Amino acid sequence: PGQGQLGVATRTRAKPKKPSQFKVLLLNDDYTPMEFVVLVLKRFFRMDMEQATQVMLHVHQRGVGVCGIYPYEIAETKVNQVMDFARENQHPLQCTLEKA
Ligand code: TYC
Repeated sequence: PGQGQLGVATRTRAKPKKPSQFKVLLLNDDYTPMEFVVLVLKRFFRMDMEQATQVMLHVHQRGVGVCGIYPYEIAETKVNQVMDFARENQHPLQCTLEKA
């Protein structure tokens, strides 16, 4: 309520929000082997060989692609798992979050 208006309680009642969803994005680079990206998609995003290959090729051709959409904490965990796995294997693969 602005100046001179009567305050009504509606403003203080918390709106029941749906938990916001986040896209997990995979970024293309010139060095990570295609088979490694397919393995990442199978291992962390539970894709089968066909889905994983499609998403990998999409990222390879377009530069970026969506691996999945999850609540924040799960999306964040996926990003960390992918980044740790890529680093352990010395690949420059990048994975990030974006609000859906
Ligand atoms: N561009 C990589 C290559 O030609 C393959 C690749 C695909 C890398 C998807 C990253 O997110 C990626 N070996």
